[in-house]
Amino acid sequence: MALVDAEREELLEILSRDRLLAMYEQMRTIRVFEDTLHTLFASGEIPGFVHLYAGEEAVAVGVIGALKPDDYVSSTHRGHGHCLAKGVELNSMLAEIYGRATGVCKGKGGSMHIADVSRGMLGANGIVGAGMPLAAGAALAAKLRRSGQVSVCFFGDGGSNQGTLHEAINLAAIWDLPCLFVCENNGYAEATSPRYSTKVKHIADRAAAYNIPGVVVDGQDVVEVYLAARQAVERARSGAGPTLIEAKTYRFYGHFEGDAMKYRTAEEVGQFRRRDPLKIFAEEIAPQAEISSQEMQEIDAAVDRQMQAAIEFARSSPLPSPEDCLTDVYVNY
Ligand SMILES: Cc1ncc(C[n+]2csc(CCOP(=O)(O)OP(=O)(O)O)c2C)c(N)n1
Repeated sequence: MALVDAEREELLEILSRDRLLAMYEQMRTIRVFEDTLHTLFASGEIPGFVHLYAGEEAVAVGVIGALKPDDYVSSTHRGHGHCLAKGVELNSMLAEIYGRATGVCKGKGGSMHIADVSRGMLGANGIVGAGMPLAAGAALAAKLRRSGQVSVCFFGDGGSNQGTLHEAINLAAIWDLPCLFVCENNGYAEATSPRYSTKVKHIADRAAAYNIPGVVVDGQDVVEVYLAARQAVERARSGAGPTLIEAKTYRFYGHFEGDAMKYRTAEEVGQFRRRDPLKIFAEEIAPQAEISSQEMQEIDAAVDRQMQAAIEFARSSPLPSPEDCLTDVYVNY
């Protein structure tokens, strides 16, 4: 890890203890959210399809930690972590996944379609490759408005082979849009390894084709992700254009809940569980910032309490009424 060798003072100059603790809290919230959904889905309580993000927390938290609240994010089918890191409220997110009227999209979107434009979350997205043009469009609008906002899209190694990425990244490059393209390479697109689907060694190598920076980071280390994102955000805000960041990461659960996972071994999952972003924070980052295990345990307990309250909120919330089925379906321009 790049920062192991750095002096504690240097780390704290860039990220205060409070910022680091907030990052830990966000990663822990995402983990507890995903682990809880894993259990609730198995018990039959959650409708629809669920794709869990556990294991990839440092990417969402590191990248979104480098943004301002009014910057934009577009997400994927594996979007819970991005939404939570962007500030979508916990209770209304869980209620959305339960399909309840109190959900952030009134229960009509579910896990794969959580959007909260008031917080710059342009939406999770069930269509692989659909989020990149959305982010490029938001970046173009920000540039034309001269608002200083930056836009980020997250996508997987599978999504990086969609034509939409290449169209979006090409336009963002020629127009110097304030955009970050963040590939979360978690080793598989459903069951397919990029070794089979992608000729380049690193997906970030493709940046060369657009004459923009391409950066590979350890996606399990929240500080390393944050530092790369911070640099890319500064470049974007200065008008110098987009960056392609590839975060090497791993998902702890299957592609979707219920996946038999025949394409990978328990040893492989175990090996990556040892590179858990929360463990790396506790063992490597916290000591450098003199964050104690007691401080982290207090955060853990608070997150557990918030999660229990969110479950109670979602369970006790009403379903949308039948009359609501046809509201919010069409938009007039
Ligand atoms: C346009 C489109 N093609 C195929 C699918 C089916 N599908 C859903 S997720 C997925 C794999 C995506 O892999 P990746 O982009 O690497 O993201 P990850 O699941 O690894 O986070 C596929 C093929 C889809 N939803 N949309």
